[in-house]
Amino acid sequence: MTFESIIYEVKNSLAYITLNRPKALNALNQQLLTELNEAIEMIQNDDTVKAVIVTGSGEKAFAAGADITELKDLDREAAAKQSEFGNAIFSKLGALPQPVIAAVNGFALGGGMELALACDMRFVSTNAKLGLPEVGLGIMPGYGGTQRLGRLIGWGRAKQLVLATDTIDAEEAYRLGIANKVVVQSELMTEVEKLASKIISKSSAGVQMAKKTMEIGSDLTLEDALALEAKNFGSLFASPHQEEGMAAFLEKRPANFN
Ligand code: CO8
Repeated sequence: MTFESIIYEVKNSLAYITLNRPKALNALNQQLLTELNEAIEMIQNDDTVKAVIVTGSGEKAFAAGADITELKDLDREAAAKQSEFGNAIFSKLGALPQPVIAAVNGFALGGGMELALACDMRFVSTNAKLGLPEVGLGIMPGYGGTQRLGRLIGWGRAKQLVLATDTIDAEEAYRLGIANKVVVQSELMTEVEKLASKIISKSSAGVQMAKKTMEIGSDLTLEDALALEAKNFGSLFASPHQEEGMAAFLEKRPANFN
């Protein structure tokens, strides 16, 4: 598959999706979103991929938002459809069984921040700026920003970012719990790869079930979520990974889940 607006690579069990429109600060246009969707579907069908890294090409931006040149003439119906289209892709990314890490290497604004929010974890470079400027453009966030941010950091702070369109730096993103870690840009990919490698050295069955349980459970009542946890916990037992993980502990050796 040849892509033009993203770069897709698989190396050492890691899939890399690099948004690749650096001249437009990796703004998310229709072609880029379509290619992103195709890459996600390739990952869904590739069980050699153990974790996914999403980043932007160039040193300036992760993504500076949806492509405003494409948005400006949409009518109401087309805009709602576009929001549904993007939301479906971002949700599919977040729902991948593998962990998905955003390496936020610069501006993550509007749809760019919303894409980072759809990932499981975010490492952010010191030069990054994050924000949801949409209400300043006479619209509102439409790729998940009105929903995922409040669930992540609480509604008061999310409302401030959305309604006042505060742009925040990496340290503030860390303080608010949006960024898992702040790293200088030259070290960003190495640090993200270290995290991914650590995760993929664990039991993939455990990692994927824990991710799925957190993902689904966060939208349930606590009671239903705990019932789901018990069911999914049970499903990991009497399995090769559980047997190896526990045997390795008792035999005082590292587990080998391959
Ligand atoms: N869309 C299209 N082009 C863009 C975008 C964008 N979002 N962002 C940057 N570009 C382009 C610029 O137009 C410019 O192109 P050119 O060189 O041809 O003039 C090039 O990228 C470089 O940008 P700048 O010259 O502006 O670079 P600066 O360093 O001066 O500024 C900024 C960097 C501050 C990031 C600035 O580019 C900016 O403010 N960009 C727009 C940020 C923004 O408002 N993003 C939100 C967009 S709306 C959105 O994301 C909605 C998501 C929900 C959609 C729901 C479905 C309908």
